[in-house]
Amino acid sequence: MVLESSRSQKTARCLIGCGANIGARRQQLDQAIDMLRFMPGVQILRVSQFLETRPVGGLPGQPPYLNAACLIETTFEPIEVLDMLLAIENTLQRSRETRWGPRTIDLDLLLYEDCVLTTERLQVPHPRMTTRRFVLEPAAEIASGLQHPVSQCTIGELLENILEPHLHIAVVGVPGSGAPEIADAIADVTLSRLIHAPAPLPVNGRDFSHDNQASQTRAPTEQLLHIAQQYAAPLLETQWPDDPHGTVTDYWIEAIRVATTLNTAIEPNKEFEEAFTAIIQKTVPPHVVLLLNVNQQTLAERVAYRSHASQQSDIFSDLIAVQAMTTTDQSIATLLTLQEHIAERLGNTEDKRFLPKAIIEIEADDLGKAALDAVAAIEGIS
Ligand code: PH2
Ligand code: MG
Ligand code: MG
Repeated sequence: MVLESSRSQKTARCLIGCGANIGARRQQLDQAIDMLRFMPGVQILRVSQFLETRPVGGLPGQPPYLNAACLIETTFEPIEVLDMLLAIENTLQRSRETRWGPRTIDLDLLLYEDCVLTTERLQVPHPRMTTRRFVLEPAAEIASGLQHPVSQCTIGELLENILEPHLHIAVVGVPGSGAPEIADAIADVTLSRLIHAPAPLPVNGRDFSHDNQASQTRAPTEQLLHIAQQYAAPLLETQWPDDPHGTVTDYWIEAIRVATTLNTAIEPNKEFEEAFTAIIQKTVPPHVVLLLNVNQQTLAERVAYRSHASQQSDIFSDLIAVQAMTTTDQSIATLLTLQEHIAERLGNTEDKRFLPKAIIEIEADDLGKAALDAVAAIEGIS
C-alpha cells in the first residue's frame, strides 16, 4: 500500500477533494493548496481547475461551491494526512456547526493509494465519492486513471458511470430495511421512473404455496426463475428509456440468487445458475446501488409492527414474505444473514458482471435520516 520512492522514503499518493462555499472561495482554495505545498512530507503532483457547483445536501439556500481536486505524494500515514487537512481547515477558519453546512474550506481525503480503512475518525476511500459529480469531475481532470480500490474502477470510469443518459439506481436491502420507502423518496425528488419489486424477495422458509395459483405446480427453482423474470421485465436492455430522469428500483435481481443460496430447501444447480444468468443478462444492471443496512432491533420492531398493521397499510409491505416464516426470532436471524450476504455479493469484485460501479452504504434504522442521505447521494450525481 505504501510505495518505496527513489529516496527510499516511503511515499503514498493521495487524492484530496477541496471545496468552499462561503467567503472568498477562490482565495481560500488557493491558500489551502499553498499550505499543502509548503508542508514538509507533502509534494503536490497535480491540481485541478476550480469548478463552480450546486450545493448538495444540507439546508436549502446555500451558496454555490467552488470545488477542486489535488493529487499529492506524501510520507504521512492516512490518519496523519487527515490531521494535516484538519489543521489547514482550522487555519482557514472552518466552522463545523451543521452537517453539510456552508464552509470556508473543506478538505477531504478521498483516496490513499489502494488503502481501504474504516476507523472512528476516518474512512478511506471517502464513502460518498463514487456518486459525487463535484468530486469526480475535478478528480478525473487530474487523475482519471487512478483506481478506486473498492469498486475496482478508475476515477474516469466512475465519472462516466454517473454520466449515463438514463441511470438505473437500485435501493437494495432485506425485507424490512425500508427499501420501498427510500426508493419513493428518491423518485419524488428526481422525478424518476419508480419500480417496486413485482414480488416479495423469496427469503428462506417462505411457503411457496402462498404464491399465486399458477406457480403452485412448479418446482422451487422454476418458481425462483419466474420471480427473477418478473423482476427483470421492467429492466430489459432492449426497452431501456433514454430520458434523463432515470429509473429507481427498490430491488436487485441478483439478491434473489443470494437468497436462494441461503435456502437449505433449494439446491441451486448449474442449470438454474445458467437460466438465472440468462435472465439478468438481458437487463440493465444498476449503475448506482444504495445499500441499506439495519440492525437486529430495527428489524424486530418492523417485523412486529408489520404483523400487527392493518390490511390497508402498505408500510413495510416488503415484509409480507417474512410473515410466512415460522418464528420471528428465526426470521430476524435469516434477514440479518441475508443482509450480510447481499453486501458480500455486492463487494465481490472478482466477478464484476452484474455489479454496480457505485455503491453507497446507508444506515436505515432511522428512515427519515436514511431518506435524506439517499437523496443527497443521488443529488450529488448531477
Ligand atoms: N460538500 C459537501 C456537501 N455538499 N456540495 C458541493 N457542490 N460541493 C461540495 O464540496 C459539497 C457539497 C460536504 O462536504
Ligand atoms: Mg466534503
Ligand atoms: Mg470534510
